[in-house]
Amino acid sequence: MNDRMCVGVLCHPTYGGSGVVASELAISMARMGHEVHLFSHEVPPRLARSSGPVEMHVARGVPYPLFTSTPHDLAVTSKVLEIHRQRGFDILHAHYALPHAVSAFLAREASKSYTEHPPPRVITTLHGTDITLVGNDPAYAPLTEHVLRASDAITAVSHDLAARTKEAFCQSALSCPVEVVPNFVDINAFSPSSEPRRSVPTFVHVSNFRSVKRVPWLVRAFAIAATGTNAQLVLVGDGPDQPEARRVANEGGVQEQVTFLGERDILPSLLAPMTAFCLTSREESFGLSALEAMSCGTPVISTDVGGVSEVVEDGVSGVLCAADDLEGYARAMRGVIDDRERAEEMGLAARERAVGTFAREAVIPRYEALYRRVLGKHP
Ligand code: GMT
Repeated sequence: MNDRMCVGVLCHPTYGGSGVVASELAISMARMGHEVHLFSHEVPPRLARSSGPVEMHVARGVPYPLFTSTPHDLAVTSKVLEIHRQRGFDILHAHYALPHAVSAFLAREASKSYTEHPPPRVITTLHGTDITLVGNDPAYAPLTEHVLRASDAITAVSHDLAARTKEAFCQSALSCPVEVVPNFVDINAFSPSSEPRRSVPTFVHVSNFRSVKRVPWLVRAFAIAATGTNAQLVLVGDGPDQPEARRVANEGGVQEQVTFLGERDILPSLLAPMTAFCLTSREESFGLSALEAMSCGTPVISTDVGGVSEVVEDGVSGVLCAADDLEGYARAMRGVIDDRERAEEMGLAARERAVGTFAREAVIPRYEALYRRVLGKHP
């Protein structure tokens, strides 16, 4: 076997989270000389911005009146099989268990009918709600469990998520080992600005405004913290809770201090001048957006849920608060408004943490070594 691997990456085309991790991994592996194909039903924005030599395959299902929704995952599976027959994948790497581990598993099974290439190995990377909210729902749990057991390797982005996966799906540790490979950040693209920070204390939040992110809760905390100050809150992204967040801003009388930017793709320049990044999720396996802020030298105020404490050290690179403590969260925000020097110190520590533990250069080789290991090659 030669050293160049042929890798197929399957992911959701999301602005954040798993779509970013999968795209950045694909770009890095391709730059290292591997043949990398990425499959999704749209081009993930992070890949669209890159000139890296990844072959993108957009596969969309065909709408048909009989279907209640268009089955993009069948089209993705079919495309993976088509390219496998031409190129021969060594590895299929599914990001987010559903539906991608199912697609990878199906493509691997189907490939056994053809003899041009041996069937690929399947690696599943778990990102969070694919276990905590979706994959463990009784509607999907038996299938999630099956594809996890059928994977040649499973990784999770934090120790917390690995533990929760074992709890939910693995009766014995041996039957289903879950390795932790943390998320990573491009510390050069996400770097502190040479410009001074905004003089007005400004908080920033970036998400898809799903209920798990609790953006209205954040606006409520901001309304308490910002009373009598000129502090600002900048909300980046869009999603189902956006109207409710606007309503809470009006109700709390802070509508002039809250800006809804919508979806943006210029995050480093947005994050670096901010006083603190806010995360208020009720579940968060890792918190990639928080890591990107830290890499820009911006400290994080977050609810202490899931794997966030594996990223943000409480009192050092940010502040962690109990998820049900609205007043406590507001106090943490007020602490930052009142003591900018302390916020600045936490920002320096945040950058140090990102560079020292989560730099892309340190994490990508762990995926490459895993690929080689499941192929029976030495790392
Ligand atoms: O699980 C989700 O809500 C979606 C997922 C994504 O695709 O954006 O986010 C998860 O994966 C990210 C990348 O690994 C993690 O940084 C997020 O913490 C995680 N979200 C949750 O656990 C809620």
